[in-house]
Amino acid sequence: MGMTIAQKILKAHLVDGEMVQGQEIGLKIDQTLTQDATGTMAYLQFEAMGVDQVRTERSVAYIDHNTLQSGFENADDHKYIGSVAKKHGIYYSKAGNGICHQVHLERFGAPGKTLIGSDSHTPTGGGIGMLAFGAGGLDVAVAMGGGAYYIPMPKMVRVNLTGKLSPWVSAKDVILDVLRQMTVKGGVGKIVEYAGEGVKTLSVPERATITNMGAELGATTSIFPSDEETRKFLEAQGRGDVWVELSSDPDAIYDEEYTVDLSALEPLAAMPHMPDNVKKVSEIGNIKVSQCCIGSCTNSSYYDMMKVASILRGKTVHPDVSLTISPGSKQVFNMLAQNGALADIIAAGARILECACGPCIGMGQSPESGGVSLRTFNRNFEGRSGTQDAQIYLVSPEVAAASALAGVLTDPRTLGDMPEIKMPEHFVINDNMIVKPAENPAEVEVVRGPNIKPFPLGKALEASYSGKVVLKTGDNITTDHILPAGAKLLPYRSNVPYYSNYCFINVDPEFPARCREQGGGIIVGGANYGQGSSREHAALVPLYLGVKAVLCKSFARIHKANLVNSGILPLTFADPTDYDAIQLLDDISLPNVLEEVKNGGQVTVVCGDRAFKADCEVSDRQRGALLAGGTLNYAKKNAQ
Ligand code: MIC
Ligand code: SF4
Repeated sequence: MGMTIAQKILKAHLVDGEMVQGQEIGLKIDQTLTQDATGTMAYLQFEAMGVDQVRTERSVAYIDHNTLQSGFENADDHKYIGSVAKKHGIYYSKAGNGICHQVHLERFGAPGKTLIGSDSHTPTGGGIGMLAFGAGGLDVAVAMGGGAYYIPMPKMVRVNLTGKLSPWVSAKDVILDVLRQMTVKGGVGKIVEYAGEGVKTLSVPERATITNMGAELGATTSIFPSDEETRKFLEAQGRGDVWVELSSDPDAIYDEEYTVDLSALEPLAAMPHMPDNVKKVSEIGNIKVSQCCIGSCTNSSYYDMMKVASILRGKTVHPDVSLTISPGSKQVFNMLAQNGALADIIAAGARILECACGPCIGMGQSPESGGVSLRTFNRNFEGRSGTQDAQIYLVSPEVAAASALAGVLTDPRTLGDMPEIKMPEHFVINDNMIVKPAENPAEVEVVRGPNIKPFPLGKALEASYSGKVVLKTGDNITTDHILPAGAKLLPYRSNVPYYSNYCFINVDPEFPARCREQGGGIIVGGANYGQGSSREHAALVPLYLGVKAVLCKSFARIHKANLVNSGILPLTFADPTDYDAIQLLDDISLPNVLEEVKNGGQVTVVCGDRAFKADCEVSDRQRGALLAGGTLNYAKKNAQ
């Protein structure tokens, strides 16, 4: 039987289990990446494992999220990560060198290899035919130590691309259309592969925009074939030697198929407050905008920035609009400076920000109250921008730049002829912001500033549990709801006790106090609980607050894995209508939980005077972790 691209890479990296849909498989990981907001935790966990040098082919630590340094906290984290990297064989990309996914694509990624990163948009690497997964920090730490990365064997989805994009329509519109078709839950447990005649019409940066936002589908990952375009891109990066050709077999079997007719697409926008709330720009109409932000790991390539520069050339940003530009990497920034495009952007009146995540994660540039902000980013969750009532629309760079000039949401097709942007034959290569690991690791001292606090560890599961329902949420709760980021809170990623004061703060400000009062409890959620980021703080902080289980209709993949790693029980209603009868502060108990989890059966839940069943769908390995109170405890127990 023929194989899909993903199946071929999975097979070549399989170290545990069988490739049977739904069953857990263990994969050898070739490369890892971390960013600083999840990195400190990942490296603390790596240190706790006691491995001397990383056992991957390449591991890279990026500083790109927390670059404001409004106090000592971020700088402490950078220093810690830099020193750990140096000591343990990890490359270190300094603050200012760019966003992890953009830099990794440019300088390290390789087709056919596996990559896991402590960031949900790691699937950006799928743009060059890499099998790249977002994961919790602990999973990345394990992979750095040479351990396998475990996922349930995903279903295969094929997205057929036909035709060719019309002028002013771009890769962002492709993925927005896929989101419209599949929704933010549609990709859970699936790998999305792009195929068809349309593939060869898309450059690598365009493909990377599409695989990047596959994270918003909830997909395990997304991938493009590795073809001539991929080869050209890697050669232009001076890395042609890592190219291999990759395509699916003609008789490969997919579980689901979708089609996007590139020729029929129009400029699209995801309306507030979900990435799948997609409409045509022409239908939304010319609403007034006050801010346009261009950048993020989705749309900050040289190709995107050149398009923007050519739209802005000789024009002026509308007086009522603030336009920010964050080039994705130092390479992109440098090339814009060298070829004069940066001068066009500056002359038009844009605000140039650092090569970092910046406004995408609320690190500055929060819009004004009720403001409309068009962003080329990937998430428009309520409040993520730092302004609770701001209206965030996700759009292509073309739409953002055209709208910044007009002051209203603008369909760029009204601008006339589209400038033609050619991919460079050679990118400017200068890796002087990437620090290599030490030649004498023994001499490197790891620096731990006062912001770096130990992480909490779970406790072994007891025979029974009883407590209160400490929160009841609706569907599609994001990790931004569970633990907001942004300029005020991101500095405390290494300080779980402090961060815990902000858990669910925008959903129910009483939550942390309630947990302290009740000594923890159980969270009840709806469908797709924990979608969005990979931040394991969304599990570690509830663990710190005493949360023992999350009982919901369904989970997002990475968050579920993070809950298990922390020793929090991920339970789903066997009958989703049981959700309706539960109220906040109800007494809730799991009278026979130890036996039931141990035996792999359903878990009995008693809430008030009702008893019902919940599923605890985990692998045997995860079951071991839950019984031990988390993956680290489990690993220690097994090592004894
Ligand atoms: C995000 O886009 O939400 C982040 C910030 O990059 C997160 C990681 C984090 O919370 O540190 C992600 O996507 O995983
Ligand atoms: Fe950074 Fe935004 Fe990308 Fe997350 S989505 S890695 S915050 S640019």
